[in-house]
Amino acid sequence: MTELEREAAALQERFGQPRGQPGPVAFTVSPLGGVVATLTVGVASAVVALQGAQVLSWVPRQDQPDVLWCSPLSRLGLGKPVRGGIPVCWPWFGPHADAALALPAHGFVRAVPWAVESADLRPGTASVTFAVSLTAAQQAVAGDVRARLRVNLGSDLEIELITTNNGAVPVSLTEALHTYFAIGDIGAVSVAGLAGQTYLDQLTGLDATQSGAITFDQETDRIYWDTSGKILRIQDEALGRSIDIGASGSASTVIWNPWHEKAVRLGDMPPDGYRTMLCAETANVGPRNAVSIAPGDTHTLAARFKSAKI
Ligand code: TA6
Repeated sequence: MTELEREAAALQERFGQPRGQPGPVAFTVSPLGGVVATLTVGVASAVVALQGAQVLSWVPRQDQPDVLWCSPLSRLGLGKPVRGGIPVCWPWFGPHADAALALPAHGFVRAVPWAVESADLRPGTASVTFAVSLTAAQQAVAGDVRARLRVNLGSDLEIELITTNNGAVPVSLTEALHTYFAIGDIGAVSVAGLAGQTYLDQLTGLDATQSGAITFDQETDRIYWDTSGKILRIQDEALGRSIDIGASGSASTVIWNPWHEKAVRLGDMPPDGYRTMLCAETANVGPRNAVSIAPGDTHTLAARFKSAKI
């Protein structure tokens, strides 16, 4: 047995549902080169890598394509996040506020191993919870905080990013579930639900107001402020499906498509990969929507996805 196979077998023995044999919660070695948990409920399935507690796949019904986009150029175990699925940006979103620290974009935890904390089954739902702690050096930057990520698969998919402040002083953090959705074609998709919202255009540095649904004909990188309670709908005419995105504990929404030139620069995305993906991210982005957590308190950022034929 390889080291990864031993790790998967040990997790299957301890957390597999039912214990020790493939079932609604199974741990295996992914072809991408890392251990993953596969949740199966009826005709739905989801795959989550222990690396980054990154959801890599969600198929709500076997007659539907994967709702999540993953680059065919990505692999696990390379010390960087898979380009796709749902990377966990925590305990900050984007570049760190103090550039002098030369810290990685999108926080400390996207590409590190998370521990499996629990797995459980309820009628119609399979769940798995992962946890990650910071090193002392990382805590000196971000505070004495700990994150858990809970994946709940039922007829929908729900992701909860749970932060606990174990320190003696309040902490301020920013965060995102940086979800890459698979779409038929970027030229035949729209995102409704943010009309009238103010956003920061990251490409120009200017604020603007959204008029109607969002459509795409160039690189798009926008942070929509104060979006609590908004429900987004990705209308995918090419695939003939809609994806509804609900959230709680989230005050920001990020919409991103790299378009061709940036897709090439990224290096872990096919040059035409931008045509079949779209990021709609459930977030709390600073400074306007940063989250403050009192000592001993917990904050949960949650996203809930529902896919339907149109
Ligand atoms: O969420 C949008 C964004 O902040 C973009 O500016 C772009 O950098 C994207 O995230 C991807 O970041 P990554 O570090 O994964 O290449």
